[in-house]
Amino acid sequence: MSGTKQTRKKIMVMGGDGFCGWPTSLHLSNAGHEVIIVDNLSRREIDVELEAESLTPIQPLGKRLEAWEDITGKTIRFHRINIAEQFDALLHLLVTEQPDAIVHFAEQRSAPYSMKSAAHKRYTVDNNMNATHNLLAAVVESGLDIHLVHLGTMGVYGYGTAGMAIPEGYLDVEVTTEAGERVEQQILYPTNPGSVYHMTKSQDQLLFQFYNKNDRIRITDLHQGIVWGTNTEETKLDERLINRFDYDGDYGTVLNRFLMQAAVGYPMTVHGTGGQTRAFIHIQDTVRCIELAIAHPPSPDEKVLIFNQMTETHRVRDLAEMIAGLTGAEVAYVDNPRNEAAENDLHVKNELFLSKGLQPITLNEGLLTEVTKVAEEYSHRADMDKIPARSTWTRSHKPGIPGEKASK
Ligand code: NAD
Ligand code: USQ
Repeated sequence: MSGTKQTRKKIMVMGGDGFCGWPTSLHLSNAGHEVIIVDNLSRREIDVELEAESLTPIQPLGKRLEAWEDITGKTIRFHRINIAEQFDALLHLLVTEQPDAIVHFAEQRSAPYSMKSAAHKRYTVDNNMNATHNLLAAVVESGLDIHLVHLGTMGVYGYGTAGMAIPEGYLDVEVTTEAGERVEQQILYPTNPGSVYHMTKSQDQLLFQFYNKNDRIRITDLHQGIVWGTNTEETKLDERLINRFDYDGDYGTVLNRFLMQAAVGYPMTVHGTGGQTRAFIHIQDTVRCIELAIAHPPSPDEKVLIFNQMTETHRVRDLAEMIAGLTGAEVAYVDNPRNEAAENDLHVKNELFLSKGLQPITLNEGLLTEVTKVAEEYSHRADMDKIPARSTWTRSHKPGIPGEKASK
């Protein structure tokens, strides 16, 4: 929490120019930590590839950092390194700077982007697996005791529940030995990824398990739900600090997309029946959770600490109907471009963050209106052609375009 008393730490934020990384960097800097951003700006390059920009006018990173220093007198340094490819530069940086903690956001994070083509699948696997593995290998090579905090996803579990609340990372099971004895074990909750992107996050878990066991690296893996909202206390301080707002069919996530669509007068694109239930967290809580995770590292002999970083669950069509009720916007039930269950129930445990003092921000009219206002303010920057989700999971799936529903 903002008021948490803690010692000043040196924290490297990998992927600190992104949607979650930028407000996290500001929040940690504001809390008195020394923050160093590492990013290869690949997300900005993907904007160019997709010809789709953030709805909000994000500034070049240099301008963002200058503005932060102007306003607060605090300095955040930046190194442009591709952590999936430039191992030596990464290792040199760790050895020189000796950070106490690393927050790892630096992965390709869009499920639809990861499913666009064989090239996009391969890029996502190469980038995400190498980024995570390079970080782990570099921490070992540096010989330093660095706490690694990784942003994982709820999607590693899949979105079913087997009639139980999804536990925080581990599942207690009972197996029968050959002698017929019942033995209790704790295993990683079985993964069930729904896209190449989510699959890379499932693989990350194995890398963490191994390096934690072999090298005693202290690791916290945050299984985060869908982040919504755009501003945090720090990004609101000045327009030059404004955060990304992705609304396009690849990078826009569902709740922000619906709020943006309502604001610009585009029918809300509910995929299929909208029966998917997902976990959500507001961006302000994301940054608080990361601060809490850094303040409560596991001890060196502890296994990978896994937190479910989410505050509530919602069914997609309920969100659309609720926003329609608030704004009068139209709801369009479109083809589902994804290979996913039509309906699912989701119950998730999030007791670990609550026990560390998180006071969850849940969906409320005020915050929904705040996001809609941001979207209205920058609606002149919206390209309506970029709104529908056109990346299909298989050749037989259809894009989610209003008015073009192929299947009934
Ligand atoms: P983002 O794409 O906005 O930010 C990721 C940042 O990492 C970008 O600035 C990008 O340039 C950088 N990056 C990517 N590969 C890199 C590399 N090889 N070397 C250096 N920098 C690299 O994504 P985000 O929404 O901020 O998500 C951050 C993390 O949180 C991701 O790992 C994502 O899986 C996870 N997450 C996000 C959400 C969400 O709703 N946005 C939800 C759950 C989990
Ligand atoms: N959906 C719609 N209409 C839309 C967009 C999405 O109905 O216009 C549906 C999708 O079909 C899906 C659900 O909404 O069922 C969520 O889609 P999303 O794009 O909001 O979320 P997802 O692809 O799961 O990915 C996002 C982030 C990812 C993160 C994940 C957390 O991009 O980085 O890991 O949320 S979680 O969903 O909990 O796994």
